[in-house]
Amino acid sequence: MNILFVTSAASKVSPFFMLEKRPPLGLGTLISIVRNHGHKVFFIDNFLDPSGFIEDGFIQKNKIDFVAVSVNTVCYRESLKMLKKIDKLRREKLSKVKIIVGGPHTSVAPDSIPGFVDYIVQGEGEEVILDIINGNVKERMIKKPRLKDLDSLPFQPWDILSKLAYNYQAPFFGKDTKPVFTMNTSRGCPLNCAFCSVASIWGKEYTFFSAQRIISEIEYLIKNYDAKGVFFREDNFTLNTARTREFCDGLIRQKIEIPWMCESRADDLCDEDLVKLMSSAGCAAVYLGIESGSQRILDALHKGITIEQIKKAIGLCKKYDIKTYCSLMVGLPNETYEDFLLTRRLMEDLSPDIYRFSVFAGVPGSPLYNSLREDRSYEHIDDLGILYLPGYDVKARFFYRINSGSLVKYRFRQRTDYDKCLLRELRLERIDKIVNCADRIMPFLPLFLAKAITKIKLTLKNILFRIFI
Ligand code: B12
Repeated sequence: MNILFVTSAASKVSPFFMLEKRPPLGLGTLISIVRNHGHKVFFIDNFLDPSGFIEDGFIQKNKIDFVAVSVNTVCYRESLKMLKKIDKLRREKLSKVKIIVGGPHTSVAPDSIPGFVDYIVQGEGEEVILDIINGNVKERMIKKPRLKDLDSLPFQPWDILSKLAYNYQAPFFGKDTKPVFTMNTSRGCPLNCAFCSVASIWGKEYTFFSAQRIISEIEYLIKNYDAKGVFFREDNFTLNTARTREFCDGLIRQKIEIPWMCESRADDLCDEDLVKLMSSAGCAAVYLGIESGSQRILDALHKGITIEQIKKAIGLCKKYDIKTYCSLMVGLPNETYEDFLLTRRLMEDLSPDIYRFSVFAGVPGSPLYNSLREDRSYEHIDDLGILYLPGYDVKARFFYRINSGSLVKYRFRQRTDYDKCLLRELRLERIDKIVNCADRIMPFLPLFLAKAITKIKLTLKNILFRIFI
């Protein structure tokens, strides 16, 4: 059989960052499985590089039997256009191709998938893809139990992926350190962060590659593709600390010297021995989901970490020369200006190597999303079901301009009055400047007066923030 795997192009305007182009590793595993079973595979990554493959007659020319489309919510507008065009080919009797759809969007919004799609796969695709191709599946909507043994999965089809123009570099590794390969070694999350939709896509069960399985693929990448670094691009690489230790010990024992970085949490990195071991094993940087410097907000988000843990983790990383990237959120429900100031102050005090703010926009599936939708306490909901809270626009302009110097994340909203938005942004800056004037006289005041002024200052900012923004 001839199987075409495709991703969707990015939406032209989106509240999310769309410029990081990395290999789609979920689709990659499916490609390896299908190819290993003797089928001919084709792969077009429209997210990397939008193509006119349907208009160009790719499906007819290559006699494609199945087109397997990976969909996520944020790119779903483009997915829908693509699916409709494929179905048009069939209606015009130009092809009899069958359509299979999978990926995170099928779990959070299955009803949005058009009736002409032949198979909708929720969750993991490995167990089901061959059954569909071999004609052994009767249902249209399929969800299999979670895989128990991820080690049995084949390596990524690196021969295909390494030839495409993905970002094969990583922050902190330097421009000359390439290729840096991304890996995904775990699935699901048992934690309860209110803003995260991973549990609704994957469930709470946490499955993972063994340390040795990860090391084998790294060795393969070094040997065959001259890998110069590894970037574990997954929710939380260090969740299973026993595995992290085993992985580090394995790299050291097998004398594999390669820099790597991973996504992690502050609570995992409060163990000095572990941080030291990670550093000795080549960990060059960690990407930390800090979210906020306000304990009140962290608790409201059920993040399960404390400010003390954040301080300790970043301190240990510095001590053992592991670079830190802190990811932060603003624009959360019930957040005050003081919460933002606490976050900024924490970052200034700890000075991680990089910190970035994202303005909260709700993606379907998270507990926070569900409650905001239920209470109708959002300002706007777009055609993809993404929620925006009051003040989103002005915060997006303010924070993204400050942090990235560009407005790449600015969302599309027909109702937006840009002038008004700019005006509010200017007001935000002015409020900040005027109220901060008091800081200049602070050092000359007695402590009790300085404390009182600080309190008044924050209250004033909170009031102005709420009135104007
Ligand atoms: C690494 C990652 C990235 C990387 C790499 C993305 C890539 N090219 O794969 C980068 C940083 C580039 C990225 C970008 C984005 N990401 Co991202 N990303 C992730 C992360 C952390 C891991 C993805 C992964 O490798 N998973 C492991 C593999 C095995 O799973 P998988 O890809 O889902 O594939 C499995 C199944 O879904 C299924 N499947 C997938 N496709 C298909 C197709 C068919 C036909 C079938 C049968 C089955 C099937 O089978 C696969 C194997 O079991 C996930 C969170 C998560 N835990 O999943 C978020 C996540 C997928 N990303 C998300 C989002 C929103 C984005 C962006 C849209 C915006 C952004 N900047 O964050 C862009 C879009 C990029 C794109 N088109 O892929 C959301 C998607 C939410 C949703 N409802 O759709 C997630 C779930 C995070 C979240 N909770 O919000 N991301």
